[in-house]
Amino acid sequence: MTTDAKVLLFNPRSANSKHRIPNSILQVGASIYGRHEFVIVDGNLERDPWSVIRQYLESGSFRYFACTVMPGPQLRQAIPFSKKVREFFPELINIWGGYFASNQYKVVMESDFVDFVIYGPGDNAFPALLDALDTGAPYEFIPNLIWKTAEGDIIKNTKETLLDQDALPQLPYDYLDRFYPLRRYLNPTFLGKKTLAYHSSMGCPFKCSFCAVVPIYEARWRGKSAANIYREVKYVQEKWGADSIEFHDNNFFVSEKRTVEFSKLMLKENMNWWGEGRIDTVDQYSDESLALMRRAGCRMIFFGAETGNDALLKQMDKGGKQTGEQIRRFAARMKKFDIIPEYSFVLGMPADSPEQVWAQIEEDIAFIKEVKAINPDTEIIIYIYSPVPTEGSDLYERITKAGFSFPATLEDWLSPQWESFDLRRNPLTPWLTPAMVRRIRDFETVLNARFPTLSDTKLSSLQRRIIQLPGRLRYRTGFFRFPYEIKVLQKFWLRYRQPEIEGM
Ligand code: B12
Repeated sequence: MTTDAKVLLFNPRSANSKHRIPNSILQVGASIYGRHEFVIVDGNLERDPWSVIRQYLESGSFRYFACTVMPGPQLRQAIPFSKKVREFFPELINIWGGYFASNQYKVVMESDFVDFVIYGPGDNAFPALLDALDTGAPYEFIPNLIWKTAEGDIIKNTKETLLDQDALPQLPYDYLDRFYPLRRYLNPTFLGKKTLAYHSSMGCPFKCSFCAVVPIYEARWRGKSAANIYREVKYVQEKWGADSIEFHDNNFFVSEKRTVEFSKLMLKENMNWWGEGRIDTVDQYSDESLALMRRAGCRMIFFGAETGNDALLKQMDKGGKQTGEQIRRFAARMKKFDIIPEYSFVLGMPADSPEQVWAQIEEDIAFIKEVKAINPDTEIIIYIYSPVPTEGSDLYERITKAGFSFPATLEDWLSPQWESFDLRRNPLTPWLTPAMVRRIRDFETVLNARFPTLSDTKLSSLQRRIIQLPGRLRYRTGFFRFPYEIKVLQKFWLRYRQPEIEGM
């Protein structure tokens, strides 16, 4: 059935630098392609997205405004634009999906300008909702749907089991290309000149208590087959010249068999690629698999190292297998295979007393320095812990007791403090004092100067050497305070790229 009740799919502006393919909107578009007419507006590629949206909606042929929303900067367009749609086009139905909408659905639904939230995958739920609304059929039982009763009660329907990812419709790259030339999404990274962002699986089989994926997927994971990934990647390579891939999966490396199959297919392609995985999972890979992956173009893998403290790792529910010792050993193992481990750490976790929080921050800094000594190629990403609603976990109980709560209204999320909370830069967590946050940030500044990230392709080797000078001394002595000379160099001369802000 094709209807002409048009849908406007909107991807709000997210990062202020490189543009990546809006996979969320692309996959949601795939789910209704050929069934419902739709247009795409990408806030990353429009100077004034609202005027584009308004023009479309003024045509009078639209019935749905559908917006993907992840936390942070996307809210800056998602909230005011959805509000304006309600104000100027009250007959339209507003539908939100994506990580923010799924995790913070209560404030979203309590606002009076979002009518429905799809939580988790929208591949079945979105077309089913549109079909129901178009025909006046009941929508009250559609899995993954959140809706409001006439009395204003918010109802969260059951969760659908994860779908066979190979059975999903193909991504409509050609259709997206009609709105925004696809080449604009293939940009230089350290992997290549035209990097494709690709997402090959849903969920993650683990239950880390700090992770935003857990409340939605509850330890479930399903991936596309290696052959299917290869086919889609090849299509973009042949048609638009993609020469490298960033895998945006939460956990690309869950299955060694799939990774090996994919690597074999990639051997002749001469494409670099990067993905996210777990240390304990990839550490179980055989030497042959790791060597094959490297030959097939795997240059770097992002790992959540989190901390070197075993008790804390346990509290974070890292699956109970990852240990500080393993993190160190694995950094050395990756060096042998010439695959760069990109380790992310979460600093500033809650503890029983301010002294303990301080002690943990210092322990983490010392641990990071140790890892760098073992394998200096290790890329370090530092986040400050920002809670996510993992209700029921010990960690969530602990932070609630410590006085933490999320904003009470949707618009409160727009305040600058909450935005930096989302960016995991400056959390509003009561157990962290400004001095602690400063210590972490100052260390990060010095670390980035001492070891400038490889992912900043704009830095020349001379620039690298110059920024390393002040970094070297401070790094060795542990004197991180007031690193103004580094900041001035980074800001005005180098325009340094910080993966923790611009990355995922
Ligand atoms: C790509 C990405 C980005 C890109 C966005 C690119 C773009 N085109 O806009 C960039 C790099 C900019 C980015 C930034 C950030 N990101 Co980000 N990002 C991702 C990532 C890796 C992939 C998203 C994606 O494309 N998924 C693929 C699609 C197919 O899956 P999906 O989005 O879940 O979509 C499905 C459903 O959710 C649903 N759906 C989604 N949208 C919609 C809309 C409608 C209308 C409907 C019906 C359904 C629906 O249907 C889809 C198909 O089933 C995710 C992690 C992940 N693997 O998903 C993190 C993730 C979403 N990001 C996250 C965060 C926190 C950020 C940042 C805010 C912070 C940071 N430092 O990383 C920054 C903001 C920085 C900035 N300056 O803007 C978190 C969110 C955590 C949370 N608390 O909810 C995630 C989950 C990573 C993580 N594990 O922590 N990110």
